[in-house]
Amino acid sequence: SDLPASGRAPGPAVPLALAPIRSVADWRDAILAKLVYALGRDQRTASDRDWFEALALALRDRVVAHALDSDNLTRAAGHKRVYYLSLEFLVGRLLVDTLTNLDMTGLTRAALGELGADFERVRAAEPDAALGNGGLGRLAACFMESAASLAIPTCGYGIRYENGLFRQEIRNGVQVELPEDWLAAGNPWEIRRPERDCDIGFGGHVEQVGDDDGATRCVWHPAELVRAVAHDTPVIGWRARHANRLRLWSARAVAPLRLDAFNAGDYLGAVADDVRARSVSRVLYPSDTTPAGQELRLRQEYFFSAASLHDILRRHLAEGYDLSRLPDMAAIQLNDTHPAIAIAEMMRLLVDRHGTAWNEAWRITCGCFSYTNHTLLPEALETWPVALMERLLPRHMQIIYRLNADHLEAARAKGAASDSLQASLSMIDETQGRRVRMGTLAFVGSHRVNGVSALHTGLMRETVFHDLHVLHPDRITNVTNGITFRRWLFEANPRLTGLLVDVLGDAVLDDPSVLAGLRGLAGDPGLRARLIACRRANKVALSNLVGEQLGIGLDPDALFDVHVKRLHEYKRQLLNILEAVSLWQAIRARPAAGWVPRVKIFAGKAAASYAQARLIIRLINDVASVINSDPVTSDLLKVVFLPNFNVSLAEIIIPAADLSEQISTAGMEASGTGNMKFALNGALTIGTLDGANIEIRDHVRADNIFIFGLTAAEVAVRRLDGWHPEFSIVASPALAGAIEAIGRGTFSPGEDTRFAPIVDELRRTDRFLVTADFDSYAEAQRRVAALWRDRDAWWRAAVLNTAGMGPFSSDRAIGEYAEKIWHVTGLER
Ligand code: AZC
Repeated sequence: SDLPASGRAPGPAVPLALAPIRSVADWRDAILAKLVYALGRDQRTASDRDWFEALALALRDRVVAHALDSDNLTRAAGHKRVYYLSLEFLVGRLLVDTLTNLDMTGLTRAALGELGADFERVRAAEPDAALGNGGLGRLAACFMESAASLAIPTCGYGIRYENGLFRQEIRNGVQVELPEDWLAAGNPWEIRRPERDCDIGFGGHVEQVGDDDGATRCVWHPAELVRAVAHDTPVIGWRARHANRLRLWSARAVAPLRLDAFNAGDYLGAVADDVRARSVSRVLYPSDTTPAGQELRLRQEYFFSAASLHDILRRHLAEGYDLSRLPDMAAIQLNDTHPAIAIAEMMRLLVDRHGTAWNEAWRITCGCFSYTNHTLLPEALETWPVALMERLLPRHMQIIYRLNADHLEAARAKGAASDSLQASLSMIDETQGRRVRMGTLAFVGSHRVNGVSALHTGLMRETVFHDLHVLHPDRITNVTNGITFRRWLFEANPRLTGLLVDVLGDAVLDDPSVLAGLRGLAGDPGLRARLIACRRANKVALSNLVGEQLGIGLDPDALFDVHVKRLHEYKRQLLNILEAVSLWQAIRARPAAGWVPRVKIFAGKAAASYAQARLIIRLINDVASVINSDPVTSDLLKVVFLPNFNVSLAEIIIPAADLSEQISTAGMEASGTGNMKFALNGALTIGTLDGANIEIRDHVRADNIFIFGLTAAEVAVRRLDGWHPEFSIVASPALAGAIEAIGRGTFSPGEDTRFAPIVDELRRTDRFLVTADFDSYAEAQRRVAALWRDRDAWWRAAVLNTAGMGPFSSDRAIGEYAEKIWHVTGLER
């Protein structure tokens, strides 16, 4: 990026003297050179991992050349940049992504072949970068790829977690969390940028040094400094049009070793500061069930937000611009509230460090920032205890008080003067101890706030942000999520992609709207036969994986019914497994009734501290072991739980799915993006009218999706009108039978109370309305089976799903952000 420290503009860019790759031999030699000269390995003994590393290094040279070039152009054009601040980037593997976008896959297969290495094994040697939980993190990764593909100069900022999200194993049905060690063998994609390191303060005290238009100028003297260490990963766009970078910070002590202590024999004490500092970039979402865990999370959030803002301001000033022009040059997107503290940090930097007047600093701040909300779940809306903030970030707390006073005063002037309105609008929640509402800070400090699907954005206006919305009626806007088709179609499903190119032409690779052309072919028997062959091959591949990992044999001609995502009660994996139990009971009662053979596939991680979600994992696994060993049903029903769901596993599962489970309690899933990945690959959705399911239905048309259950509005009514789950259970013998079997210990022989917390929740409160939706869900599953029997109708619907998914490309989503929120365009060449 970035200018020399002198701030001088560089002369004309030096031509990047990389030999062009003209042949397989050129590329083979480039890879071999990395193996030998960068890694010091011998070709004859090199492992798959060695070849992966050599190949990645050779590719990185190419990508870095693009990134420098893109940067030079951006700077020379005085073009605005986007900064995407996110606690999560669920990148997955980068090898095939990079090869695809550089159009070097074929060449690489051939070159590796000449070197005696196997492409598929080399590709599998890359660890997944598991720097995220689920939807929010994968969205950030899709957005980085789309921004590069649209040539929008963008830098992603996040944390380089040494151990990422935990690795999940299932032992005796129970989730076990182990540290992820994706960096253990090094990371060939990243480039260390020591000249960008900076020190981030915590704690200490604030000294008042001056006064400026009512805002007190201060100097913060932190008690502790943690060094933010910069690592860049280049991100190349489709057809190598442009490259951006992802800058991830890791933490270490400013003085990593206390030599005096070491020499005195205190080896642990000598490195204690460093261990403490490094804990900041150790793991994603440390448990916040203890005060120490809570503090660590706030430290993580401030650490990466502050390092990123420091970097943004440094670049802006080094390029010779005045701070007043920051909103013209920098759009800063907050991916959820995790980086919301950046708003207070920006004010601190402008006012305390650069002497900007308070109101002008506020104009600059609001002009730069915008905020995406990803959930309305109350427990996920972040608040921090005031006492913790005062201790860890004393100057920021002062700034927040001042911002809050201004904000409440402005609200009063607009008529929002009542105590209850002022309390609801305040950045400080006084109802459960005093806590800072990060969502309110993010809302007030942003010029745009967006939801991630039409329904979710509407609910934001009506519920959590209602009062703020009345105050700022133009601020909330919708940008429905999207997914990058490069990864989720071209790379994950090359068979289908090849077919689409045959049928629709090359244009489908560049313009997702071309997919709509499939509609006219939905009844074409030739296309159908090829689609069926392609799905079957994908199902064989998944069956092989299940066979290897779990020793369970699957019939690739069965209906693959797939539910993969984070484990959460609102996502209702429990509804699905209850239906599986009831289906099993029905098959046992009438084995010869002409059942459609089904495989129920689950995968997903539960937060380590989320007991009920962990118990649901156990239930799924225990149900699986009983059902899978039942000789009566074994040709008709199988249940599979694949451990350690991550991006790479998703790339294998999704193209093999016939049915996509998107069955959240309506009103609770903000958007979903898995729903889009499945439908794009031609799976039919069974789902509630929630999140982006509604827009998917509109685009694939209601006949080609199985909608069931209460709507968001009906859910809201149910919660008020005194409905009790017993009403639903009594009315549904199938549901009652399934719950009873679980309660009786059918799936936990010798321990019939194992699932008591689940059974009790279902019978007593059922906060996620599993029982209320059960019959409607089971009925929708019968419609699924009926359609599956009608092969023509099923595959027609499958074609119409893929045909309708053009609008769900993340290129469309990023285009909307660029236009409506960031006010930026793609870079012209
Ligand atoms: C998820 C939402 O649950 C999901 O519906 C949405 O598609 C995704 O974000 C991307 O917008 N949220 C999260 O992953 N995490 C949090 C804290 O909301």
